[in-house]
Amino acid sequence: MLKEKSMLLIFIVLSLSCAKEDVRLSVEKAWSLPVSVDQMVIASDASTETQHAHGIHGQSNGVVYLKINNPTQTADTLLSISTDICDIIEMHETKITDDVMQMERLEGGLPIPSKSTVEFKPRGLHIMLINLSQSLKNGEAFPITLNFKNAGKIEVTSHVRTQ
Ligand SMILES: [Cu+2]
Repeated sequence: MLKEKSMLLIFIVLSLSCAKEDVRLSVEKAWSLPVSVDQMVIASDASTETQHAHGIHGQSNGVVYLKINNPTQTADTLLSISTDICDIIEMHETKITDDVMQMERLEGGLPIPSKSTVEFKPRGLHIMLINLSQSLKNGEAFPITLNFKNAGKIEVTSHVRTQ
């Protein structure tokens, strides 16, 4: 009887600790690419500051793609992103209008609904690195920090993949 009870207790503890792991917001598969200015068309409502940076330092920009999993019951918001390797970091969305690819800056944070996956990927949402202080070389990696309203700060490593 005692043995059965302790087995049951172990089972409960194990399942609780597993459940706890599963219901946390996570960021995965971060990777980066350098981009040149001719690959970028900025929407007319983008800030002057951004256009300025793109125009002058066209060869030193990059993008980060990643995946955000929110298996929790609570909606979250990605408020901001930071990194040491560039001057300006922004969330952009690519939109194709009349066969022209344009990028729009996202303002006011990105909603991450509960029980959802939000993916930053080519031709969609991306993180724009403007005016890089170092060039992005294949095989290298650097840290970026995502700041969520509920989940707080999550640091991930972005791997540069040019091939
Ligand atoms: Cu962009």
